[in-house]
Amino acid sequence: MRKKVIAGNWKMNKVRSEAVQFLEDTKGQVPSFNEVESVICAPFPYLSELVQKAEGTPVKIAAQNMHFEENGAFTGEVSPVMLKDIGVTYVVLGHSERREYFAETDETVNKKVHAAFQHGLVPIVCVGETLEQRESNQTNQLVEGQVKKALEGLSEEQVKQTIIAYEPIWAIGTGKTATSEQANEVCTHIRNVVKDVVSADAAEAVRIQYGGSVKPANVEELLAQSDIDGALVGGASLEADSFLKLVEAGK
Ligand code: G2H
Repeated sequence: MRKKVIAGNWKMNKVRSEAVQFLEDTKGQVPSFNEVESVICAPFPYLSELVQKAEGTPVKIAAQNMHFEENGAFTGEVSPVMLKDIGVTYVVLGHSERREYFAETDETVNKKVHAAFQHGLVPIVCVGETLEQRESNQTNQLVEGQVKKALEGLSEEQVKQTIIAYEPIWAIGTGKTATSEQANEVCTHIRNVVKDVVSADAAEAVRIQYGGSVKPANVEELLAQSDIDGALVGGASLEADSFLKLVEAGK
């Protein structure tokens, strides 16, 4: 039985006081880590403080991106060493917004996944198709390519620890959620790909989230699907009440 992972991806939202207040507002109400993994993916400037504030609570703190190198002349970048140093435990990699606006590629995502494991960070690897790709029946092929490249060179153990987030781009922030069946169909395909390229054990263990306009009203149905092991949630994770409903559904 795979434990569900509910991750709130705040993207480029909230000022410091709001970020801190969120943890205050959810304190004591998030289910235990044994029941569900609750993760907040916060902007870089607040990570250190949020890690400290979340200490002793079930909430884990994630970064939304990182560089693959440990250090060097990469102005404006943040390294895995820095994230580890401040106590961050998860990192979102290859989100479609990074692929679209910041030239993230399958190759850089793969380098970042390796760097995450090298430094003890759990990667949440995002994959997903555009509306055009879906309409021309390229979804499975496209997602398969992204998954294979992201996992290339990892050990079976590392693949088991990886979290894959299937986020159809046409459903992100648009209010258009994929139906639970559509979402599950692709998540099942992803699991089969992991089975083919890694092993049946890895496919059984790897957690696959769905992301794209997830909200309290649709989360239960999505999580009830056979191959959906959690959710990566943007807009609906910004309010404490809403986030609490989402993590409650993951129990
Ligand atoms: C997809 C998701 C979070 P939203 O990007 O990663 O955002 O829930 O707002 O569609």
